[in-house]
Amino acid sequence: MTEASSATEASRGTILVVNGPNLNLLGTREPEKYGTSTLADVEQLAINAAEAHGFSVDCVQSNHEGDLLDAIHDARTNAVGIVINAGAFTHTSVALRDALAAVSLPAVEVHITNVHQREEFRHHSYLSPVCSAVIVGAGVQGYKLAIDYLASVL
Ligand code: CA2
Repeated sequence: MTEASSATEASRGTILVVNGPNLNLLGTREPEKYGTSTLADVEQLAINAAEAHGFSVDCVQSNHEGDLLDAIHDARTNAVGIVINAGAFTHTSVALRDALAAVSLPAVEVHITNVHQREEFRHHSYLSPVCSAVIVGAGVQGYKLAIDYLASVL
């Protein structure tokens, strides 16, 4: 690979991948629901998918809403798109919705499980109306699908 082509491949920018509360437990509990992949596996999946399209990835996981808000705010200057699994904050957080709306970047909401097959309180998302796309029930492959989608629109 020449230096010129390498520079071109690196030039598409950074995709922020945000994981919310309890997703640090992936692969350690409830495998029948969330599968056996760890958070590190999911982040590597996202990195590989993004690299295949010439993007880099910043991964953030936090159990604290404020940390997630800060990461989304930072994306204004550091990222070109967002993949977000906000976990349970999906169903509660007007603040995360406002942050996503404020940054005006294409964002994809991902849920590992099909939230519509689960409890009623998981059927509503505060985030979906401000996201370009929503992927539910595809397991951790949903993160790859989200990045493929972002790569197609960016
Ligand atoms: O399906 C999803 O990805 C969810 O965002 C997962 C959240 C849940 O609150 C949403 O309704 C749907 C829960 C994440 C908990 O992750 C765990 C992973 C392994 C073991 C225990 C929890």
